[in-house]
Amino acid sequence: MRTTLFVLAAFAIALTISPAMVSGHLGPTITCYLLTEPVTIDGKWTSRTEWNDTAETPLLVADGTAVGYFRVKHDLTWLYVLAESLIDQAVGYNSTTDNGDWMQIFLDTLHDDGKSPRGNDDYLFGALWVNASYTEVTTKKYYTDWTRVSSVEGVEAKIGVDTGNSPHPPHPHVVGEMRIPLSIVGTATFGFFMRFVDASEALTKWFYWPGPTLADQGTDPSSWGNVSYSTQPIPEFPGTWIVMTASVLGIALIFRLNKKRSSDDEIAKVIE
Ligand SMILES: [Ca+2]
Ligand SMILES: [Ca+2]
Repeated sequence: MRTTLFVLAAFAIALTISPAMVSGHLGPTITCYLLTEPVTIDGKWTSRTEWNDTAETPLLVADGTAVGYFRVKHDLTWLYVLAESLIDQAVGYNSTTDNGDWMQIFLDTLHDDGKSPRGNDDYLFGALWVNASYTEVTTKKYYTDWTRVSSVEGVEAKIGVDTGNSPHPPHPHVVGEMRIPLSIVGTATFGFFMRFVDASEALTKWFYWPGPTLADQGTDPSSWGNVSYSTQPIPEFPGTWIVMTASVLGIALIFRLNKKRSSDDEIAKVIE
């Protein structure tokens, strides 16, 4: 009886806390939940709640000195990505080098991994801040190198500065937002790699997820991470703990009643 109850308790707790567990590329797996807050692609938290319906994942930095985050979600039609750099406080563009604040999203849409991107299903979407009213958006596919191709219809991106709605100070700081159509994604879990970079200054600040593990990570899908698509909104964190606590208390009560019944039975036997 006790073994059965323990198994039931473990199963109830596991149901409340485990996201989809899927293996794939070398990097970790994050979950892309169904949104409850709409997104405006404007390079900032448009409201204080715009990205609250997501889990936040740290972006990693080569020299370990910078702090950044990214978030993903979807609305059944579009994949949305937000990236934030907390040490980059101004957007910039160097016309001599054609470089500035930029974001790149790499997708392995068939999740077939490989040591080199494949022309049929692997994509590189880029966004480059040129001026306050223009972020250049590009689509690339891989042949012998990443090569610019016709835009995938509907892809939008904007690099900008958040001036106060992001939960992360300091303000302002640089933010990138992008949307990509889910129609190009062929699997419930797809390969994902991103970079968010300020290359307009002497001190370049590169953020990655996952990694950085390799100098040529952008051309090695096996080093990318995984995004697992969920048809549900993100579980409310307090709600999750309420369910977990209720499960544990419920099981404890059953134990207690069961124990009391046993001792009542024993007393009844002694009286008999
Ligand atoms: Ca926005
Ligand atoms: Ca692929």
